[in-house]
Amino acid sequence: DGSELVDIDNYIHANYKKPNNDMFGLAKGKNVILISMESTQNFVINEKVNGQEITPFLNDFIKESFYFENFYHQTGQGKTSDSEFLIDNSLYPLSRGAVFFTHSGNEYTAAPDILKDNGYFTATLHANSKSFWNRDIMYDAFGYDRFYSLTDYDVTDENSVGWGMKDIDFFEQSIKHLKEMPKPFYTKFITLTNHHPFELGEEDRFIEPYTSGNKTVDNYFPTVRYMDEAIKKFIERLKEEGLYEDSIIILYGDHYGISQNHNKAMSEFLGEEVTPFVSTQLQRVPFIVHIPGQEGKVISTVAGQIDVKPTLMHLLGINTKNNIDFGTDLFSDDKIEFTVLRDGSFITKDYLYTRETCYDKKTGEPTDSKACEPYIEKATKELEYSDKIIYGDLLRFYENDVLHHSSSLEDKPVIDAE
Ligand code: GP9
Ligand code: MN
Repeated sequence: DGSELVDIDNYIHANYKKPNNDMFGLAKGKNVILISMESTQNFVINEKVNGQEITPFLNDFIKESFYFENFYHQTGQGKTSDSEFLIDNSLYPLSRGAVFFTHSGNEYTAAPDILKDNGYFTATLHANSKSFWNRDIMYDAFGYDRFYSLTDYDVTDENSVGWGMKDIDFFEQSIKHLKEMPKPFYTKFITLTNHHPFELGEEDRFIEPYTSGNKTVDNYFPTVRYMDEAIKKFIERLKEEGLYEDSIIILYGDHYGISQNHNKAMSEFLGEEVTPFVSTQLQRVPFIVHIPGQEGKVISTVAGQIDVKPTLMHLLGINTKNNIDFGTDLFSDDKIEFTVLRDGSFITKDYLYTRETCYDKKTGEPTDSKACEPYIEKATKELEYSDKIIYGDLLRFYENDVLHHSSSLEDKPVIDAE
């Protein structure tokens, strides 16, 4: 039976934060365009290399968007697929392996499933073979209507580099797919060019590499810059096709691009030693929400990929009160600043905890562990509860209620968790 779900259900509902009235339904009925920015870390935003902007387009775009500057990726070994898992489910991925491979047979109450019930057509677009990361199987479990994969694109030697199709060509060829989709749609575009080892032809270099002598770090910047250009062109095309004004556009970095193996070159670029504190802060990725007609705003709230689903649902005017979401709506006035990374590190408004050390965010120096103690148990509990759901396939006891009888559950009694 589903008795194991009771404690978890109570915990989740005790942590539920009601939406901000001004934001709830602000993007109701709009198309949703999610863009997964491969390996894009937040430190490139508003930053230069060799005197040139790394992300000139994004730097402009955030001026007319909600830009979250303290947003962390929470992925593990499943990399891109883990980020997709977090964003569509508001559940944590696993500490080992990729949940896309290990638990694709589970029941989920994923965003596509919920949005389909609300009249949306749902699709993922990614010019790679459909079975990579077991996506074809997992997307079915999430309820996607359509996966535009390798065979839906004209991929040639000329329009490929590194891992496959170049982002500019990918977006250009995706326009025709978007045009043929029923509206409103929920779509996820997964970019690829800014993938390790960051290969790029001369003709696609808008800026020169960095000069640390570390190939990975040096070549990262031109491929980030290329992706920035690809997104710029895509947005222009959306405007030309009349899709821009009817769409909410959400950009997020999927996970880090520069691993800790490159701390030396990174410290040269950053001008500071990459301590465990700095390394954890480097796990911030851009999170940008563009809603037509809204002015830009920089938001400093501590947040993570786990928060995307409830945030998006509320913007679309969809109630999440009965969902098993581990994240919270980032626009909620009651949102608690607390984000747990998959390795158990966590970040609060004032403190950062990693490798059993509590850091003061203002100084970046270790501080009295008492400051972090109140959160240690909560961090463990979050990850454990989420793991339990996945290992026990517990949403199979829940799915039908959330998806088809949510109105009758409106007044479901909620038992206090603590
Ligand atoms: C592959 C792409 C990259 O399809 O999503 O995957 P990653 O190695 O970043 O997980
Ligand atoms: Mn990736």
